Amino acid sequence: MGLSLFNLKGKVALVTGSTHGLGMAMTVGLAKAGATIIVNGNSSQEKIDKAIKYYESVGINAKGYKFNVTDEVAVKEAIEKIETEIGPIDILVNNAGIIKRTPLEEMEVADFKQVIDVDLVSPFIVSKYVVKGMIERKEGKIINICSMMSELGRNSVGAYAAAKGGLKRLTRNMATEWAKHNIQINGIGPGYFATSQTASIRVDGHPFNDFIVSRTPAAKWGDPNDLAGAVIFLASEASNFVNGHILYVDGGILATIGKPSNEN
Ligand code: GCO
Repeated sequence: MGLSLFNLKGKVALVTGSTHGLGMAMTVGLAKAGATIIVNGNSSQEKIDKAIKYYESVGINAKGYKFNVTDEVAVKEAIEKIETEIGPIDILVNNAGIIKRTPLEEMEVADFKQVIDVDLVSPFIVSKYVVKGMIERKEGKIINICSMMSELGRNSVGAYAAAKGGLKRLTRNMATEWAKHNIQINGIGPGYFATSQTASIRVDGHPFNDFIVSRTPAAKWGDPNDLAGAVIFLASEASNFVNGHILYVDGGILATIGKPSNEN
């Protein structure tokens, strides 16, 4: 009991898109709680190797697998390979995602579809191939990385919001279908975090930078390490009766309408 509820020793965790950003921070958290780590990325083998080196530098022995999460055949092969070479996947974090910031009326249909494909269809594809083993073993944890945009809208992120809203609903449907197999499927909804994805809107003097700080009750951008507790909780025994929940880690954004900057 107590802290041992959060112990992930002996568990194998696959985090998609874990070569950088929030995926990397959550992966470090899972490793520190004892999990064996599988890193995934698709841009280049070099980027995966660089990530593995980073993990090594913080004392984590991770294995990297390059595959495209939107390609069903590649996913199927990669999951088989991982489970043969490393062992059954106990924890899946569907984290890989992209964003394209374009006003909807100007957005190319192909770009809209690509965002839906990576951010919504791929969690379905990867889960489909990982859950089979979980159902057989009658145990597993799936964590879908949602967003503030699972709940809110914002200019220029329509495709991303459509995908992340869909991912919230997909999470609940996965729970509806798979909870009976003792699999817990939940989501994490990060607020605004300092990562490469937000780099272009986080620069000094960008109106969005001030806006986020004033819109967030905690009055700051999140530190990616702040996600470790949430992911460890949802990956561990501590959450064994938590299902279909989205845990927002947002410094309070969803709790408030915010305030004009001149209000006391
Ligand atoms: C944006 C941001 C967001 C964040 C995050 C919020 O342009 O509004 O990039 O989409 O990345 O997902 O939770």
